Formats: sequence, structure tokens, C-alpha cells
Amino acid sequence: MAYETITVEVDDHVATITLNRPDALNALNSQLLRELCKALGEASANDKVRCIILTGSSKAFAAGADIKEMSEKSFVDVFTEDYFWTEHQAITATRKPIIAAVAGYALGGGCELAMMCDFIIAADTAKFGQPEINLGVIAGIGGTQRLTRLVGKSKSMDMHLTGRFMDAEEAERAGLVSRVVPAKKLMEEAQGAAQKIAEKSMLATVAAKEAVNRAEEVSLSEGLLFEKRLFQSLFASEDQKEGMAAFQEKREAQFRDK
Ligand code: CO8
Repeated sequence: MAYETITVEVDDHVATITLNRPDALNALNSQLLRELCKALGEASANDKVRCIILTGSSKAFAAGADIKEMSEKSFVDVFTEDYFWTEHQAITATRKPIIAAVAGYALGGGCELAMMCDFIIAADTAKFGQPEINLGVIAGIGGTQRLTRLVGKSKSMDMHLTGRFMDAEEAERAGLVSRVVPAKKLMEEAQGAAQKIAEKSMLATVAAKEAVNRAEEVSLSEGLLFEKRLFQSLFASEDQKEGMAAFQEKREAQFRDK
């Protein structure tokens, strides 16, 4: 379908969704989030797609939720609409892997959106921040929770209380991003990672994603039990037989998601 605030390209098993509101540094408004959820739904339903890349422009991944849209809302409005919560749930329920490829600003809701993805590859120009405090509010779609889990209380508190930005190098050191690359190489690196993921068995991929995400929700013993059961269940798949046979026969595995 035709979108106005994003573009979607499907190429070689990878769907690339690009946030596209250049005049507002890709600020997240209701239309953009609606369209993003629709595109993620389409990518999920498309058997050809095995990995998703979410990206923005060279200047901004997203400079936050749209302040102009939010500014006139009352408590009753945001409470009744459950503002952006439905979209948060839809994004985080996506089973296929999502890589955030971040260049420029990832601020407020933009940083939160990047953290909803499975991992973040950052250009050396990336700047992360939770500057909502400057607007008299706080993060509202996961910032206080996800950033704290990723970088620890001290740095998260620093970011949320001062509103300062973190550059890509600090973000990598702190564990917010998995890799930093020169800006020119960002999409090549993200495509490379997505292609690697696309070659695997989707059964193992989804299991790995579910198990890692579980680590943020439960105790170690519960998480270990969850992982063990998923590991054991993969022995019911043809892909496990194929993967282990291919290793022994010194050839590439041909996974069939069965
Ligand atoms: N919302 C709306 N418009 C924006 C936003 C935004 N978040 N960010 C930038 N823009 C617009 C600017 O208004 C400007 O538009 P115009 O030309 O019409 O005036 C255009 O984008 C370009 O921006 P600047 O001229 O400001 O560009 P600079 O390069 O000078 O500065 C900055 C770039 C530093 C990124 C600056 O634009 C900025 O500080 N932006 C706001 C950052 C921010 O505060 N983000 C947090 C927003 S609040 C939030 O995200 C809450 C999340 C939780 C919501 C969930 C609800 C449940």
C-alpha cells in the first residue's frame, strides 16, 4: 500500500522500512506510527521477508514523538487514546527480527523506538537521548525501563534527568548499540546483518528472539528453563537435522523452516 510518512522496500528477504518525515526530523506522529505498524504487519505476513530493517535519514532516525501533535493534548486525551500504547504493543509483538539502523538523532520516542527493535547498529553520527525532561514530561513508551536495562541505572538516570545526548561511541561502550560504523557504511552493515539472519532457520531465529527477550522479564532460573525447553523443542525440527548434518558434511545448510 502507499504510505505518506514511511517508505518500504523489500529486497532479497529483507524489508527496509524508512521513516520519512524529513521536515520534522522524522518525529513520530499518529499517522507515522499507524503506517509503521501496518508495514510491520505486512512484513510479518510476507513469507519472503525474513528480517526487517528500520531506519531514518542521515540527519535523524527520529527526533522524538511529534511535540506539535502532543502539545495540545490533555490528560484525558492521552489516557483515553492510550496514546501510542497500541503501536508500542504491535511493534514489540513482531516475531521477525528487527534491526534499527540509526544515523543522526534518536531522541525521546525515537530512542525508545530504536530500543524496541532487536538490536541497534549505529552510524558514527548517531546521537541518543531522552530529553523529555526539557518539555516537562518523561519518556512514555519504554525509555525509563529499556534504557535502564541496557545501560544501567546511573547512566540512564543521567540521560533522563539531564536530557543530555549520548554519542555513538558512548552508546556502544554503554551497551545501547551493538556496533558503530562510519555513516556511509550504515545501510551496508545493516543489510549484511539482515542477510546473515535471513539465511538461518526461521524456527531457530524466532526461538532465539523469544529467549533473549525473556531475559528481561523473568528470573535467571525461569529464563534458563524457558531457554532449555525452546532448545529441546528445536530438536523436533527438520532444520536441526539439516544444520547439524551440513556441519558434518562441510557444506552450507539449506534451511526450510520446518
Ligand atoms: N516534534 C515535532 N517537530 C520536531 C521534533 C519533534 N520531536 N523535532 C524536530 N522537529 C522539527 C522542528 O520543529 C523543525 O521544524 P520547523 O522547521 O517547522 O520549525 C524541524 O524539525 C527541524 O528541527 P530543528 O530546526 O530544531 O533542527 P536542529 O538541527 O536545529 O535541532 C534537534 C535538532 C536538536 C533534534 C531539535 O530539533 C530538537 O531538540 N528536537 C526535539 C527533541 C525532543 O525533545 N524529543 C523528545 C520529544 S518528546 C517524546 O519523544 C516523548 C516520547 C514518549 C511519547 C509516548 C507517549 C505515550
